[in-house]
Amino acid sequence: MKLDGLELRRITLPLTAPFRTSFGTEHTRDVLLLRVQGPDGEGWGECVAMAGPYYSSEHVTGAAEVIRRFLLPALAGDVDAHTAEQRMGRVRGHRMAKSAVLMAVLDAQLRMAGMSWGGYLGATRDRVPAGVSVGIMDSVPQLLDAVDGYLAEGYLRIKLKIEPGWDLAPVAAVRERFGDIALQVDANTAYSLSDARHLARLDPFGLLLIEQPLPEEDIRGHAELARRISTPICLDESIVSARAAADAISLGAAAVVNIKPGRVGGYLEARRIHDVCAAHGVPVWAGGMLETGLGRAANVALAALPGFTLPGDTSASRRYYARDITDPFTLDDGHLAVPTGPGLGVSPDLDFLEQITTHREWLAVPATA
Ligand code: OSB
Ligand code: MG
Repeated sequence: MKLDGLELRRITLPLTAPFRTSFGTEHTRDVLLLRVQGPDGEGWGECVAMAGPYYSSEHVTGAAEVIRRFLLPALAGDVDAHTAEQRMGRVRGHRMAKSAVLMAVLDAQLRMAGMSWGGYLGATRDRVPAGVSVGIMDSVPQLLDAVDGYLAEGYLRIKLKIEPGWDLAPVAAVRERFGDIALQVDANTAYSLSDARHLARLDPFGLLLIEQPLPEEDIRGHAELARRISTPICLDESIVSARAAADAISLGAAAVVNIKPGRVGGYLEARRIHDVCAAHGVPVWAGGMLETGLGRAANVALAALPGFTLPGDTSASRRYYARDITDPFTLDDGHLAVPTGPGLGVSPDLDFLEQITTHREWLAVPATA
C-alpha cells in the first residue's frame, strides 16, 4: 500500500471522574490521534502515551516528536504493518509512539482489504467480558459507592488501584460488602521487596492477582515476591516485549500477564506475547490506557483471542467519557461486542473531533525511508 501523509491531531477529552493511581491523578485525557492517508484510503491510530512520563518513560508530546522526526520515514514507498514495524525497529524504545503508527497503518491496510481487526489478529469470540479499574479514592465509603455502581452496571470483575496506605483496608471493605466477586489489585510499581510481609496480608482475600507491585525493571524482585505471597503476580509495566514476557515467565516472575499494545510497540507484538503466554499456559488479559473508542475497538478485538481468559480493563465508553469520539461501546450483560467492520470497525465523529482538537498538523511521507 502507498501512503501520502500522516495527520497528527491532539484532542482533549474530560474524564467523567478524576482517575487516581499511585503515579498521579488524571482529570482529562490528552490524546494524540494519527490518520494515515493514501490514494486508496485512510487509517486511524491512537497513541496511549499520557500527559506526563509517570506510568512509563513516554509522554504524549515526546511521542508526537518521535513520530515526526524518526518514525515517519518508515511509511515511505510500499508499506504494510509488518514492513513498518521492521523499519521502525531501528528506533530504540518509544513503543507507544511506534504502536500508534502501526495501528494507523494496520487500520488502513485492513480497511482496504475489507478485513476486521479481530479477524486479522485471530479473534475467536464475538464479545468479551468487561472488568473495570477503580482509582484510589479519598475514603472507603466513596470507594464502596463506586464499586456498587459498577457492579450494578454489570461489570464482571473489579480492579482496585492500590498504594502504600490504601491497600488492606479498601480490599477488606470491598470483600466484606460484596462477598465473592472477581477482585484484583494494581499497584503500578508502588512497593518494594521489603513490603513482602505486608503484601502477604492480602493473601487471605483470595484476589485473582496483584498487578505490578514492584518497579518495571525488577523481574528478579517479582520472582522473589512470588515465593513470599500466595496472590498470583501479574506484570504490566515490566512486559515491554514478547522476549520480556518469556523471560519473566521462565524466571517465575509472572503467573499472569496484562497485555497493552501501546506498552509493547503495537498489536503485532501484543499478539506475539499472547502466543508466548499461551504456549506456557499463562493466562493473559487486555489492559487499558483510558483509550477513546478507537483504541478501545482494537483492544476489544485483541481481547477476543483465545488466550485472553480473564476479563480485561476494557470498560464501556461511559466509564471514561460523557461523549466518546466514536459510537460508544456499551455494556451488554457484562460484555462488550467485538466490532466486525473493516479495520477498527469504528470511525471518529469528525465534527466532534474538530471541537476538541487543540493541535493539528499534516506530515508528508518522504519519498524514501
Ligand atoms: O496500570 O493498568 C494500568 C490507566 C492508565 C495507565 C495505567 C493503567 C490504567 C488503568 C485503567 O488501570 C485501565 C483502563 O480502564 O483503561
Ligand atoms: Mg496496570
